[in-house]
Amino acid sequence: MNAPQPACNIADRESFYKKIDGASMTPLWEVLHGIVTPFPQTPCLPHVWKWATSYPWLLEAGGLISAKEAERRVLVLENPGLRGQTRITHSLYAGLQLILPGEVAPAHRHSQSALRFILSGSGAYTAVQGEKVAMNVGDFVITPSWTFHDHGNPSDEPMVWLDGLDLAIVELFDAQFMERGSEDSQQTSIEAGTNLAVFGNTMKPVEYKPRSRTSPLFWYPYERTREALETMLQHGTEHECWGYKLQYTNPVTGEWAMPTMGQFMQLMPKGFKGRPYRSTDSTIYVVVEGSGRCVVGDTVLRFEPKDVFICPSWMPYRFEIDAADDVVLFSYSDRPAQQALDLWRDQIG
Ligand code: GTQ
Repeated sequence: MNAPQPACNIADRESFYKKIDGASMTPLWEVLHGIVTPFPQTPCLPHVWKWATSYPWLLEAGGLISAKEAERRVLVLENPGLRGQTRITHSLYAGLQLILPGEVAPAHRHSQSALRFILSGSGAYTAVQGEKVAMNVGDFVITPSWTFHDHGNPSDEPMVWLDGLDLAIVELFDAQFMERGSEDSQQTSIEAGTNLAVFGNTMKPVEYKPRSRTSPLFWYPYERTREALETMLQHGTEHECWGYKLQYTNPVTGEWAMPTMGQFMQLMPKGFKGRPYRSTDSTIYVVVEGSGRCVVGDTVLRFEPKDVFICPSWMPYRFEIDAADDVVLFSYSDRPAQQALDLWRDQIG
């Protein structure tokens, strides 16, 4: 049986759309092919932010506003395809935070989870739930959701780190909460380094009961990560796309260190030429050591130490490492969130 075919009367359709629009309704067929697509259609663009440009601007911002007045003195890295949306990928945020000697970024807590990746300086600290961690270049530090944190710099040099937050994910679910601390700086009662001693040695306190999915270890010093990668380089098997790559874990569960954001550190030896790879998690890369090129689709991103660059969802990308030095890259993405929802895919070649 053939169903009757309505004639295509554009004027009738337009006036119908107008009528239902007044009651907050809209025809799916006008938008369907834009939202249910054969492949990811990300607005996120491949891009590199050069340290040589951003560091002088951070110092300039330091002369314009204090960390206390700003609450967080941060230059946001906004994806060129997502301007005005305070995000570096469709789901994640990145910013470069400056703390000058003697400054304090006051205590607060929020439902967004945050990571810090230290880029320059040493001796500044972050205090998470009463424990101070001194931060050094290459360290990865976690601020779990809804934990009080403040930052301070008692050293005599400026300190810069990258903040990574799951702001857009929390916003998608309308689950944002924030509260200021009663004091700018938390009283710290626990000796610095206790957290690493207790959770960073493949053991845990016998009475430990997890309170959240976030790793109870919140400081992953670069020294240990670098040593692990060096050992892999000497004795491991090189992957054709990413060389030697480790993912940070919650040591108690072996799962991701944070529920919404996953973090990685990889080493690619000098002269390495990787095969193309793509995945659905748009990834933020931070250059720790060495230099080279990341070719994303038709875009060539030249990178040097402390640069930040983006590989958007499902665009094939490959690495070409300079002949002089091995490259070490830190990266983070929303992979744990995608995997929890059975959405993550990847492909080699
Ligand atoms: O350190 O808590 O870059 O709340 C943006 C929002 C840092 C922080 C940012 C924040 C923080």
